[in-house]
Amino acid sequence: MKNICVLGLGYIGLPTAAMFATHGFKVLGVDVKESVVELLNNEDVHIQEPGIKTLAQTAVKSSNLIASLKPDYADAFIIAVPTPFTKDDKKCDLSYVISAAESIVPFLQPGNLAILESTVPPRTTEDILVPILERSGLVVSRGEANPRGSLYVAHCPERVLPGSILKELVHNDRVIGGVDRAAAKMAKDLYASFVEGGIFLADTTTAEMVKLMENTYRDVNIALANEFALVAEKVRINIWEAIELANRHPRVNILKPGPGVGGHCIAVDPWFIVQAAPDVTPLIQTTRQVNDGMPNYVAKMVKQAVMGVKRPVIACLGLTYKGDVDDIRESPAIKVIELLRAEDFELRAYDPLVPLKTIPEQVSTIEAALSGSDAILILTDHTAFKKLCLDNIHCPVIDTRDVLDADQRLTSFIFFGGSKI
Ligand code: SAJ
Repeated sequence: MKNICVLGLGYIGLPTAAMFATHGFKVLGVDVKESVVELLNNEDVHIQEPGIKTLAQTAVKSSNLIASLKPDYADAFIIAVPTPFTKDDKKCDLSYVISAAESIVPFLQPGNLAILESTVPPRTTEDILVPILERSGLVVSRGEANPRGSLYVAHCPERVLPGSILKELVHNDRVIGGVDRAAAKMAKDLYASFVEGGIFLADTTTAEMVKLMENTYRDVNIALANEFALVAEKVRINIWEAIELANRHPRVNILKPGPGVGGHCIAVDPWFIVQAAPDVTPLIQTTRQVNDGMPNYVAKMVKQAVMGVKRPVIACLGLTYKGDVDDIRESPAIKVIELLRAEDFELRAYDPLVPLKTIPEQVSTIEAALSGSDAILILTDHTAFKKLCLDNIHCPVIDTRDVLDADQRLTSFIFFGGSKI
């Protein structure tokens, strides 16, 4: 395999394309957005992620990575497009996967490998992707069950953590589900060009479920931590201290409570399991409710903290869905701010990683946010906020992310979890 066509140049497709291109492959990166294509061909990138700009520049400079609006013939095709969910009925929107798959049909040739990296509900590869690709006239290889097959199809879900994508792309283990063993092995050989973690083979539906199970596992465990935080308020303890102490147990690792679960993965993927089996997933559905309820809880805390103050000024620190990324998709911080917007408050939002005017309440410096505030609300655990000095702050501080260190916790007035000192 020499030529790879990567469909989708987002947080997964772009790093993957650049990685292959810097490991000896000729890569055509395809995106429907003209600005993304133009930027990349000019050696620039549209996403913020440590190391991605340098890697993409190296790839483009070497001429091994070219961006385009249209796919072309290749040995392998990798589909890495978004799979959002429909807000009303919480079902996976496969339209980007379908149109990416349809776009490569005219270019498929015998011996080609097509890999789906996007996170999808179980059975999508078999029931949706394979029939589209077979419109090319080629038959998908199914080992001995179908010796005429000459198109190889696999699902290799991405598992990288935003903020550490390039590192995890190389070092994480990968799970590859093949429609048959030959497809899985071909995909393994391809990824082995840069993956240093283990590569494990399975069938496509198992690989789809593995990816969803990973993110659902995290969602459920965050919900448990969030529920503990709600209980902490009732029994008046400091939730952060209690979790630290519980985690001294050798087999306990409680995650961090917070203002909710954001991002385009963990807040979304559990619904893909629910979609496949709604009758037997009460735990997953409740988990989603618990985590989605957290912004409301935080907004309620803020209202309590400034009760009696006329048109209080609230400093809201952090807008992204988690620390040290620039991504505001499904961000609980934004949801909290939307809830507070309905009140008679003056909101001053500050996030060093989010361009100004993304939301109307943004100010350009932390000083502008903090000055004269009646409450400080920490919504994202950016490293920059860890240095926050509260010495001259005399208003309630609601630290929803445990950003403040233990000493400062003693001087901050309201703990997330509700207990007061
Ligand atoms: N969060 C908490 N408490 C915690 C941990 C996280 O409230 O203890 C919140 C975060 O603040 C954020 C959300 O959960 O709002 C999700 O953040 P995350 O860091 O847990 O995960 P993502 O969405 O950035 O990336 C996840 C990863 N999955 C797992 O760790 C199982 C990543 O490996 C996946 O590749 C990625 O989803 C994806 O693309 O699916």
